[in-house]
Amino acid sequence: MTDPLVGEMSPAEAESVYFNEYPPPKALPKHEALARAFINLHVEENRRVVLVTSGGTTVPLEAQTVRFIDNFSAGTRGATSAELFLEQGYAVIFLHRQYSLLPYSRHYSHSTNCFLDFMDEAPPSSESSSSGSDNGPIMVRDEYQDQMRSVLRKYRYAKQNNRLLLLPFTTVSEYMFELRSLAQLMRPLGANALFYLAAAVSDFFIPRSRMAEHKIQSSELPAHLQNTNDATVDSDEIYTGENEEEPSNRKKLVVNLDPVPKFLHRLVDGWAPEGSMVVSFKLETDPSLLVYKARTALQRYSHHLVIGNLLSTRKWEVVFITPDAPYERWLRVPKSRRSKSISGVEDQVGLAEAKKGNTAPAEQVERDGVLDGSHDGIEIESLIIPELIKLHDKMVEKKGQSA
Ligand code: PAZ
Repeated sequence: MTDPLVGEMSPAEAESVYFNEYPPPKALPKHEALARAFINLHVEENRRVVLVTSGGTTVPLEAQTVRFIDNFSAGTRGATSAELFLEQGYAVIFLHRQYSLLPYSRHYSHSTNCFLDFMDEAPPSSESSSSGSDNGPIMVRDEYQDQMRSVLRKYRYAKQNNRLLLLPFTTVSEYMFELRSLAQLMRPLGANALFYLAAAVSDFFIPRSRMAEHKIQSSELPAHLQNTNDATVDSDEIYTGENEEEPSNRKKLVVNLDPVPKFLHRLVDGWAPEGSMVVSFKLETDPSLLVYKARTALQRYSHHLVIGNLLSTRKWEVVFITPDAPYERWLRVPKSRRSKSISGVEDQVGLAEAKKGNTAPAEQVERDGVLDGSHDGIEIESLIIPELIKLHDKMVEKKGQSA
């Protein structure tokens, strides 16, 4: 499909049209300064750096945004993967949707895993009692001590050794600006740079030129108050329901979205360091489309790996689509090892889909084998990251030989 915003332009021209439409995010200069210092430190120490993108972007409906279109992603994939990269010695730039899950704190911030449930009040000490206070110290409950200590130590290590940089975004245009800047700043890393693009980035947006400035009104205003900026609600969309009692001046909202230009091409061919590895994710809901779409993306953008996943089964199976053999490889958490913490709505969707048979073909598992995890309740990222690092190792090695 031809992109109405960019028509038949080259990817470089499309880039300049898109980025000229929007002012850069206010936080960009600050984020760039933090990223520059972080990257320089790790270039000096010859450490690999991975840019992990995580969470969903929003698409604002108004410039002074009251309403926006959002995305389901909680940031689990990104936050979990970031922890595993850190464990493998990578430094991590974590470009994430503001308030989505973060590495380490994710273990205690989900609504089903509220940190308060891990705490208790210890009895007051003899000193505090003798001073008349009945306040004892707040403690982690005995049964959670080991798990929390382990998470805390890893978190402290990452922080104290400057291994983790957290940078938030909210809208799709903020994400694009941040991604472009970070990729360009990462150039001195060369083959030591890895891009792990797990964020769920909107495919559609409202161009700035067509966006209402103020809150979109749901009913007709008197003529003298009508907003000339109200570009998205047409006057012929006045609501007239069958129901006589329905107020006749209510409007339908017809939202007209343009496709977001595909910048993966520019990332691979222009922004990212020479020799770096680029991994993108492809999410689908229809199992029959997943492999086709993932392969098409790999061919179109000529990067190194597309990781395909289905909404309903993403917590326990993914497919690696590569330009070289084996071309298609499924990684699965065996049924008996699936995490019990997979909960709530996602779990219900997953179960329903699995019952309908909407998972990847079973014969695929026989053919490719199932990668084994360590113990009960393993997260699929603990299968993804080691496999990915093997591929990155190969690329770095190859680059070293050709240098
Ligand atoms: O954040 P989460 O763990 O709930 O979901 C992860 C995911 C499905 C967003 C990610 O694995 C993914 O597929 N990201 C790319 C989505 C896309 O096709 O744009």
